[in-house]
Amino acid sequence: MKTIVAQPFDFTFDPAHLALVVIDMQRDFIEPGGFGATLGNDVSLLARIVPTVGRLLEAFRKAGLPIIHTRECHRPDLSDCPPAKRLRGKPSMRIGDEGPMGRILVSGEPGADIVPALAAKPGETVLDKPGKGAFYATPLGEILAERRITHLVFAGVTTEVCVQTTMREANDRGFECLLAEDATESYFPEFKKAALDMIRAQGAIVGWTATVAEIETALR
Ligand code: C5J
Repeated sequence: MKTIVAQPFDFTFDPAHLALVVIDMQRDFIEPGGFGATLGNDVSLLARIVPTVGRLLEAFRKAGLPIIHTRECHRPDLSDCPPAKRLRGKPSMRIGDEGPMGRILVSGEPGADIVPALAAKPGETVLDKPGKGAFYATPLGEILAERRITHLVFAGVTTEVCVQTTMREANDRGFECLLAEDATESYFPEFKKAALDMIRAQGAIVGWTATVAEIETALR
């Protein structure tokens, strides 16, 4: 067994049953002209964590542990995009519209790809998801069960939307979940702080948080 120094208390795990889930580190959220920008967000905030997420990926690769990357995107015919998601609000472009990185949040388009610095390596799983949570309408649960994974480390964007939703889904399914504090980001710094506080409150009601440095130390 190994231990990560974490909040609200140490996170103990068997490396044979640990995997990393990197949520939606896609050009559509991180680069100008994508989905995040159409909603009026300052995407430069998210770009800052790319090096830290890269360190976390390297630590898991060196340890030979499973890595799952998710991408929030929809089929080209948008049959998996509920009208409520496409039509809500007044974005500058809607899901499926043609933008500077191809059609917004559509699978196979340049914008839906993971940023080049964090691209998946051979053997790593890349999972497209139509929702905010990575368990909804995907085979994630089956993939983790097949590999006998019980403990998950999470990174990615955005902290209070797809990351927190997926952590809550995982927690309800019985996984022990830890979020890498400096490898996740929000367009709203106050929402990131609140999400981290919520996750670890009440004796880790959703899970744990720890820095990438502490995770690296434990995996070394
Ligand atoms: C959002 C996500 N924020 N990946 N998606 O719409 O968090």
